Amino acid sequence: MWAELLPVGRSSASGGYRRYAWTAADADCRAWFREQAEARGLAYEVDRNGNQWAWLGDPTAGDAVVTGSHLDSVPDGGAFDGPLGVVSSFAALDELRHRGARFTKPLALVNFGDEEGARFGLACVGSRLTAGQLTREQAHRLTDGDGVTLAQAMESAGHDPDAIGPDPERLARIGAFVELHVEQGRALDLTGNAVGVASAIWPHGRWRFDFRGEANHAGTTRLADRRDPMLSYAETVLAARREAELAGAVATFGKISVEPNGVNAIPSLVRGWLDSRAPEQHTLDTVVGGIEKAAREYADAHGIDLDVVRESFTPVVEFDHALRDELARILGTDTGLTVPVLGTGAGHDAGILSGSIPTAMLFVRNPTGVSHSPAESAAEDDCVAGVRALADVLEGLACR
Ligand code: HGY
Ligand code: MN
Ligand code: MN
Repeated sequence: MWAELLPVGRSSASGGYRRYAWTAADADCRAWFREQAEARGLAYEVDRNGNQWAWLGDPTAGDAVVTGSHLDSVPDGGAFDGPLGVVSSFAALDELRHRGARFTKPLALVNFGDEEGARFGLACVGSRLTAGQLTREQAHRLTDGDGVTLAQAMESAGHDPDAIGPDPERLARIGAFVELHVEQGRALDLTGNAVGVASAIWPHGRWRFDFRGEANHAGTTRLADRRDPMLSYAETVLAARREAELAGAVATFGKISVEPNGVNAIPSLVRGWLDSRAPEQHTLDTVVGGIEKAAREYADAHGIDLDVVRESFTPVVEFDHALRDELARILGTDTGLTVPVLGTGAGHDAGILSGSIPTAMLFVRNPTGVSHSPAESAAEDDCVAGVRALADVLEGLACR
């Protein structure tokens, strides 16, 4: 499976993946998912929101056990963030068939669309729509960097954008969703275990800061006469670091756009996107509030107009305790060891769906902790341990 998937959407320049929602690379990933489903005799379908499903057993029977993740990537993402969960789902099914497992519940494998939000700015669009956390109208208004709307992008990829919306009937058929994911830090590595179970996801969000000044000549405009938005943006980046450090949170300006973007022009607009996350809501509020306050002071000092827009927000997620404990029990019984239960600062479809159905996550060790980078890695033995753990969990949940 990896041999087929690894070349798809890979940049030869960076070695990273550029699999953005509703692009050609995404279509190739989706074709791969469909082939894998059909090769295993699973019933393949695409839901109203463009998420792909592969069913073993009757989808309408209820209490289904579902596993999967996403295949899209951040700009120059690694090979494992998302695909490890999807590949492991198919591999776990193969393993269960090899074991002769007898399923008493329907099992589904899923690829959620547009998890990273790399193209349209909002993460987990497929699962948010399904869970009713994003309306059709809001989704239709999402636009990529070239001015293409999500609706147009869906349509050109052959998906009906008017069909999107909440899917409570589908969610009502699911008894449990388990997402396997490469860990995106080193917490698991530090415990010495290959596989762990998720406890919680930090609250997190994305804010757009628009600093508007005045374009002018870089050579002839006296410093005193400038309204340069880059200065207040730069000071805000430093303030974000300070606020996060003080609070034990994280804050990142990882994306910026500059107009007119000329080397010899003072910018008229600097737009920076802040991603911030913290262990608790009140800490996140303090950090983002502090960054915004500092940004306003800097903007005022330089004669800059500032707009701050919250583009997305995901509250803290506590994974279903009963399901989490069940996973830890199943894996602990198998290995005779205590399975680590870890929190994470990364967002996932399992987090979005946790408001509607019982969800849980398995993490596979990441030896360097690096993720959202071409350098992301996972050892083959650990990936195999992840597949075994997922197979054990699915057997425990769907074959009893
Ligand atoms: O950004 C995130 O946390 C995620 O990987 N979508
Ligand atoms: Mn990611
Ligand atoms: Mn992911």
